[in-house]
Amino acid sequence: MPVIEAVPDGSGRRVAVVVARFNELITERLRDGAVETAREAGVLEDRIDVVWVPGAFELPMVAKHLASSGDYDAIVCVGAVIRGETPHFDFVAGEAARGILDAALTTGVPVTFGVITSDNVEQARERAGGSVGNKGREAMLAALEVADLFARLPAGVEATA
Ligand code: INI
Repeated sequence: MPVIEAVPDGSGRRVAVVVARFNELITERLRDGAVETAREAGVLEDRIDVVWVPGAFELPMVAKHLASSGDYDAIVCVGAVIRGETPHFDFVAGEAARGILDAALTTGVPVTFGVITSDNVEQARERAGGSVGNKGREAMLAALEVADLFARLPAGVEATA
């Protein structure tokens, strides 16, 4: 029985980290987690691009633009949507999630979700390098693993539009 399992190998790969500026004290930690993880996985320094956007709502449109360029093997989106700060939490968080998946499905490039959705700032800090890990790191590991998986699998038609 063939079992195909990939590893988060960054050698020879180019990645982008798209970072939402909203809640910047949190999101810069997510960026750091993503960038450090890319370095550890073997991505060369000049092949890690960091792109800032205003808020989580803008992550999908910029991620899709980058993915469509054909220049990147993997894209990581990081942001922090905090329920206490906005009555439209569900719209921002939900559309960010839906749009990020859409960017991946329509381009065939792994685009992963490093967006914290939390009830308060304390919970967000815990997920940005605190006691519950770093969502930026997790999202980079996932992106690199799927990039490696696509390289191992038979050629497919990942993009749907
Ligand atoms: N953007 C975030 O990334 N996090 C938030 O918690 C947030 N809140 O609270 O509203 C937020 N809003 C801005 C939004 O992402 C867009 O930038 C804005 O609506 C313009 O499109």
